[in-house]
Amino acid sequence: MRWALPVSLLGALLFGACGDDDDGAAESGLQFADRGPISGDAGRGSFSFGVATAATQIEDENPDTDWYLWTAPQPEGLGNGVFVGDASRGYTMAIDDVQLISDLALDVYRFSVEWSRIEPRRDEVSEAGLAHYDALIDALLDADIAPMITVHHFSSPVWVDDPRVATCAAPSDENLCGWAHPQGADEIVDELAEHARLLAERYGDRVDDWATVNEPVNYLLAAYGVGFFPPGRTLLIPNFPAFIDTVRNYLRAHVAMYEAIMEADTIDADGDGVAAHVGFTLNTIAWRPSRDNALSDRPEDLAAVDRITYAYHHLFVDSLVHGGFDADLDGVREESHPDWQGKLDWLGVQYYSRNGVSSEPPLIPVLDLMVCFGDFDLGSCVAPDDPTHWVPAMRYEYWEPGIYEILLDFAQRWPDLPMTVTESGLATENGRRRAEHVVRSLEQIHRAAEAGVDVRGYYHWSLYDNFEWAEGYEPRFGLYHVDFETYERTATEGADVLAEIARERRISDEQLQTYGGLGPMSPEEE
Ligand code: IFM
Repeated sequence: MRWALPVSLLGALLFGACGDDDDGAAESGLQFADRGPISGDAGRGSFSFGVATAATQIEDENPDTDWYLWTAPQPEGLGNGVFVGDASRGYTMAIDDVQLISDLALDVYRFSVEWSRIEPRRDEVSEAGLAHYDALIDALLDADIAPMITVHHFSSPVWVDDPRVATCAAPSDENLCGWAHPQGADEIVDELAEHARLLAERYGDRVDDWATVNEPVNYLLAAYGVGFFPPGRTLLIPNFPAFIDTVRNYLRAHVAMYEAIMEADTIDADGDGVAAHVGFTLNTIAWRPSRDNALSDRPEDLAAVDRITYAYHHLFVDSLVHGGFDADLDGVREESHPDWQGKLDWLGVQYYSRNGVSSEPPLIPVLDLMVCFGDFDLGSCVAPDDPTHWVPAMRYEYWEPGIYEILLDFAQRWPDLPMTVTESGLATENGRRRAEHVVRSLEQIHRAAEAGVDVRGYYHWSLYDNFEWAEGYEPRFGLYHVDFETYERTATEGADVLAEIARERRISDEQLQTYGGLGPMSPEEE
């Protein structure tokens, strides 16, 4: 690692394990740096604490999203999964909820703007929708919380790809036929870029941090690969080339949004000298070779890990760093896209689990492997019977060192790319377990920073319990518990501990002893 020694020293200075306070008395615990810009040299060595949500998962009163139609009971909707309904009432309670973030002493709030609220019908812009997010942004700034906007987080207006239409022949204003349709996708790329431009024009005087898309691989797999998310397309196995088209089209959309935001957001809201920092957020997993629900050392399983790491972690970012696309996933970018190159100021890293991979039985085309994904597990999960780290509501394993390992891998592969952990969370009903998750994740991120990785923040997922997509309301990710009868929000032990850490910019020795380390976590039920 060419940067390892000097940057390690810088990291140790900014993220020391101990130091002296103003009186010269020795301080203990793990120190975090002050907040700063998410990209650019000025932000190097800074660290921001934040929290993240997404519009569909928290907002009430929105029948115009594909998710509402997808989950609403028949005959009005399609009746898939649990009805999103009023989610956590995060639309009508948005301004009051800012106090919750303020009570956590956080620097940043990452939220998404619901596209269908701004453009419920194609080219029909809702002033009421725009004004809602104006008010939210103003309230955040009044509380000294920097807003970060995610433009596209798993949900679209129905007119982008109507889930009621199984085969969409030709795009129209009512139905653009989705990301796999050759002409429709071109129009969606343009529409999404126009939407991003509108947001940047409207909010750019107060917002500098932009994430174009959230977890592209997960989104496309769920919505276009296996059909768990609207519009419910299942291309992965029968038509892999068409699935890869959706990946290429989504990359094009990122680039078009990047350019639109850069052009439209010309005001430096926070005085760091940069008007817009544009990135996207990537889902990551600590992949492990695994067979018969145990770790495996077979070479063919190790090779399967390499293949999935490339497709899942590296493909999307490599395409933007190098300006090319590897459509057949053979490691060679046979398509040249020079206009994509460098269209990434920062990378959001999102980590939740360690998952198993084996070469058999091969299920996923081209990659030729099997992964452990909850109900799709055919014996390749790593530790399903280990209750100390198993997350029952999500059917995966939380493994603390994973985030450290991934940050180091990315820093070596993309040494000039600043990173922020834009999501980290645990589905648990146990507040102590959440506090353990917070402290242990931060310990690993701190370790990476000390090793010289340019990692600039930690945003917990999520502010309060919300709608977990196809999993409904059972998994609870909230720092605040939500009573779904009254919508009352109540701080968990996780919220208390994160607030103390963010306020002090330090994990104390006592917190390390109580919550930290690598051992068994508190049982899910106490
Ligand atoms: O709830 C999701 C979020 O929308 C995207 N990242 C993972 C979270 C937890 O599963």
